[in-house]
Amino acid sequence: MQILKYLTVYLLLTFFLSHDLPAQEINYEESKVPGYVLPDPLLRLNGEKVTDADTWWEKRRPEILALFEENVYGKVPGELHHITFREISVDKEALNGLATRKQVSILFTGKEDGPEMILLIYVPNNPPGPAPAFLGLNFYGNQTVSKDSGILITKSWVADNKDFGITDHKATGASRGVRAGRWPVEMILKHGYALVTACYNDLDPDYDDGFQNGIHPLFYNKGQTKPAADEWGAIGAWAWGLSRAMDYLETDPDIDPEHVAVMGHSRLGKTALWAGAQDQRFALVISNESGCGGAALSRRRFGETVQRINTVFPHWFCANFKKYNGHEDTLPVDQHELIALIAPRPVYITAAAEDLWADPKGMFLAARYASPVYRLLGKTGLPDDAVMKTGHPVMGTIGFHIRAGKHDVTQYDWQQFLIFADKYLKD
Ligand code: GTR
Repeated sequence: MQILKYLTVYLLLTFFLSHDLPAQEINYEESKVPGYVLPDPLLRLNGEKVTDADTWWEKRRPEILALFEENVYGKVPGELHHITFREISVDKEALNGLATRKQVSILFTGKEDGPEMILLIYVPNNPPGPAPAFLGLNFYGNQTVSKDSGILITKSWVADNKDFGITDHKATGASRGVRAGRWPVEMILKHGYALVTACYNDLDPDYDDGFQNGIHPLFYNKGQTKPAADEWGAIGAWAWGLSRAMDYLETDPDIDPEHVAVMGHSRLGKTALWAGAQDQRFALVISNESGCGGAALSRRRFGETVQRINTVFPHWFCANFKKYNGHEDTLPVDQHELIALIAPRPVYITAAAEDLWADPKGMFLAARYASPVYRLLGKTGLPDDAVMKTGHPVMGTIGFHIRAGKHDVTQYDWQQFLIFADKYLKD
């Protein structure tokens, strides 16, 4: 008996010691979601209720935005004054004449040998004229979105991936088109939309190096070696890059800059929301399975938690966000307010039935609790009678779907994005 007791203690100890986060249990049971009270997006910090649009725009919205900057994603510490755009190539007969393919470098210091982000742009040849566009970052380089051999292979650091032939963090021709399933380029073009993409690692390679590479050091003051606790992490830098892509798109006569949708999947879905919240030039926002730190309510602690995300990805958020590890109830914001910052612009949020890690219900509820702000601004938000049902998209000004299957971007997802975009981006 005694032996059994010791053995149990020993086994429990070795289990906990071999796991990074012994104290953090991941919950997948609705009945174990703790009780919580969400901050009211229409209640000012001084306790006053917001009842008109002007007060929202002038007082409450700036307040929420500042809270997200200070506590979650971090502030952008300044501006770069020498950014230039350089056209690298144009092919008017790309994809068998379906599109014009352009590649444009955004030179962050204005120097050819300095840090850059390379945009891959497909514009439909038909109909002619400035096209509405989808803009989204990709994980492994522009060459992964299509087999089109004219696409430059990224020179940026990329995560190793045996299936994509990537070793030593260098992409090669073997990765051409490996993510074509996530980027149905021809379908998008045939619907009359341009597609613009860039590799997120051009902005900040996605690993924790204490912010020594990527764009962060370009903003350091003399003697500064890392962002301050309330300054941006990687998500902030990726979102900033989306805004710089938008700066370029405003100069491109083939693009209609008033009708650009920013989209992203997973960590890049978090990024798309944050970009859309800060930069009102994005006419529509799509967050695909963004989960914790994206569209999911942090206070539910269902699936991935604040503590877990800050531990496994310590470089994604600002250092201040770590204060809320295990203390979600003290967060001055929750993620429904991130969605509310996008109001009255349309936003589409997705989940997948097998992707419990990203808390589908937490995302649906965030969409619901953002809706009072949409209504204040004369829009529907998520329709009142909306229910979360697999395979039944809802498309108010806030749209939502949960589809069958796993964490991914599928043809089904894009079909819904196009229907949603047709509804709101095509006047
Ligand atoms: C996971 C992470 C999620 C999500 C995902 C992704 O490991 O826990 O928050 O961002 O990565 O980006 O693929």
